[in-house]
Amino acid sequence: CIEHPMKIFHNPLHAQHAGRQEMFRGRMVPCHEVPARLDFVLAALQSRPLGPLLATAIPDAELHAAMARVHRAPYLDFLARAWDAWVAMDQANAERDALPSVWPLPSRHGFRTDVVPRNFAAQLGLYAFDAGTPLMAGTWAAARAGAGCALAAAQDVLGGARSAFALSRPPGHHAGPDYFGGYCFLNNAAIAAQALRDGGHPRVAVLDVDYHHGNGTQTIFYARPDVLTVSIHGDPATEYPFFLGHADERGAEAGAGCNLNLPLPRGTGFATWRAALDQALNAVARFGATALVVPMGLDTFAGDPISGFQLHSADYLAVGQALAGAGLPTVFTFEGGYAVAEVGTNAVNLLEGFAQAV
Ligand code: OKP
Ligand code: ZN
Repeated sequence: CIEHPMKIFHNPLHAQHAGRQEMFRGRMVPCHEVPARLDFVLAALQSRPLGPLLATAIPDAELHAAMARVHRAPYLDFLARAWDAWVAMDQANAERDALPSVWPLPSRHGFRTDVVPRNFAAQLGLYAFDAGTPLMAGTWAAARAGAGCALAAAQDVLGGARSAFALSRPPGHHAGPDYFGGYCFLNNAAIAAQALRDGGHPRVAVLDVDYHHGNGTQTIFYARPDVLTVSIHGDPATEYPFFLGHADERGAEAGAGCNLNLPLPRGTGFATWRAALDQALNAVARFGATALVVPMGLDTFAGDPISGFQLHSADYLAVGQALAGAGLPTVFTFEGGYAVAEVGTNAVNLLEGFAQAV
């Protein structure tokens, strides 16, 4: 039985984002980040309810303001007009998802990123960091509604709830201040963390348990002393997103010491992973966080088709239980997990482990 019901803010528009193919090693392959993922979580919640399932009703202006706290205005404008601009390039594009194929490599070669090119294909490359994140007609609507779920979950926790779950896709933790990639467009976890700060929490921690490093979240808060970002993930030396997530990235300027990366080798099993979680939770406690955001990826599962850790379904109960041990008001967002048929069980195991332990 569940002592403290957890409100679940779900995104009724999520299926409007349904990419067909992503570029992988020189060919187009079917997308892993599919609408069915969320349907399996809803199905698992139906047999094991954790709390009421709610749609959100956040006014547009309020939602936009919350997104603009972590994303740059030109990027949000780009996302809002992207689909129309893509189709305007060539009417035949209406039949294809938008993907970039040219990039400015901003930190190298002296390429200019301060001038937004008029060519929309170039704009895609300016704002995306991979060719695996298709954008389509419904992407903006789905991603915005998802950000609304994260904001609503943060507001629920600000109102005194022990925890809340933003059940939405597309995921968010790879999206940075002004870029998309890794199936992510808006950083739901960062939006929730910032909303918790703005709602009065002096110190917020983000503990990312997805298989992949939360590069977007890390970057958004990298120079911030008021938000601790911690991520347990596959070592970027071999694992996506490759270019961030190393152990020596500790934060910058006023945020020095406020980022902790715990990379683990491909093949890592639960005992080692669980020890890293203890390290992460110790850092959260030392930081003195008053609220917690957990970007909840279930792609640490042994059966995940694109990841390399070896967690089993029952392990997620223990993960949830350990997270509850932090004793903090907690917002969960839904990130990765591509063993589609098992992602519902694994997600609800984690949340149930949390809810039963609080
Ligand atoms: C998003 B999230 C597999 C290539 C991997 C990107 C992975 C994005 C993961 N064919 N491409 O962190 O779960
Ligand atoms: Zn992932």
